[in-house]
Amino acid sequence: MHVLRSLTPVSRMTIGLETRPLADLDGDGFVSCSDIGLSLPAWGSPGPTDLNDDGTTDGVDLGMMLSAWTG
Ligand SMILES: [Ca+2]
Ligand SMILES: [Ca+2]
Repeated sequence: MHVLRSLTPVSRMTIGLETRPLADLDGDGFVSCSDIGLSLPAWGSPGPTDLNDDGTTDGVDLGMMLSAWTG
């Protein structure tokens, strides 16, 4: 049985005509373990995993990801 999830992330960004959670790094529509798996190798580095755009991927970005968590 398909379970309808509530998608109310804290922050969103627009990519083309599609709007998705900023923390949805792999673009699958959910903020989940796979997105954290993408951010951990980039720890301490800038890039798309730097969600608050402060030049590094760190605990602040992880907190933003957890705040937007959909599972
Ligand atoms: Ca995702
Ligand atoms: Ca950051």
